[in-house]
Amino acid sequence: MEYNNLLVEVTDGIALVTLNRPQALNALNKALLDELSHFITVAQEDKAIRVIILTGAGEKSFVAGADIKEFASFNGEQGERLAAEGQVNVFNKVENSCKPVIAAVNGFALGGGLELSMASHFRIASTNAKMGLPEVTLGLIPGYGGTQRLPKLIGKGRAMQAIMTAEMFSAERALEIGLVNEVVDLENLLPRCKEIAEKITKNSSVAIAKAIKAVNDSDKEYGFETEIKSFGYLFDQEDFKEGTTAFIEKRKPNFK
Ligand code: CO8
Repeated sequence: MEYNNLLVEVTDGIALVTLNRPQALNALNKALLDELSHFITVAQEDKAIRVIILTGAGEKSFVAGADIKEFASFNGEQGERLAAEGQVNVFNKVENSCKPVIAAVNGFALGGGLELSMASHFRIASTNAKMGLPEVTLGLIPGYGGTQRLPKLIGKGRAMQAIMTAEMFSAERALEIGLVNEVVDLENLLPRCKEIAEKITKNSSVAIAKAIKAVNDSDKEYGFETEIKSFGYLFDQEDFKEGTTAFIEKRKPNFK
């Protein structure tokens, strides 16, 4: 698939994916979502990719939401389909990606933009980041998982307030409430995300994939079972032999 709204750059196992519609502050239109869905699917099987970093083009915005102009004339049925397709084809795929996905939040992360960063496995923000769910100002509610993921990340009361008031969190506040893991200057955002990604690439990718699955199941009643089964599965994998042998031989593991 040819990408017209994504820039993809793969270096040393790290895929830097830039959502590239700066003229619309990288708002998520159908074409961009289709491309992102395709990329995430293909990346699962691509051995050259071990970690994915998502960011927005330009210095102002990660993603300023779903493309309002595209859905402004939709009726209820079309709106429901848009939310359902987006959730299944993009947001859930990002969350369940077996390759770690880091959101490098470089400015506005609003509505669907905040939702995309929340579907990612964790978020690093630049000091100019502004994050919020302004959907009620449009007569809507978050439709790409925001009502479900925000309470898990920052607590129900804070999520309720943020959604009802549509207020934006500053980067500093987002850090304080655990919405982002770190805040750095804009110029250091990608270098810092790459530094974290590089650390991840040194570890066992098969173990990391299982860790993602187990952590994602942590709010399910079978979460502990997922952990137990994954733990057992990993004992039969090459990486376990390499990891334990390297420890005993006092050297760094060389995971394939
Ligand atoms: N959709 C479409 N175009 C957008 C969007 C958007 N979400 N955000 C910005 N743009 C466009 C603007 O229209 C403008 O285009 P143009 O130059 O052609 O007029 C261009 O980007 C630059 O934007 P501004 O001139 O507005 O830039 P400012 O710096 O003045 O303001 C803001 C920046 C505050 C981010 C402002 O652009 C804004 O409020 N944007 C909308 C934010 C928003 O409401 N986002 C939520 C959208 S709804 C949503 O995400 C729902 C998700 C769930 C969907 C489920 C299925 C429907």
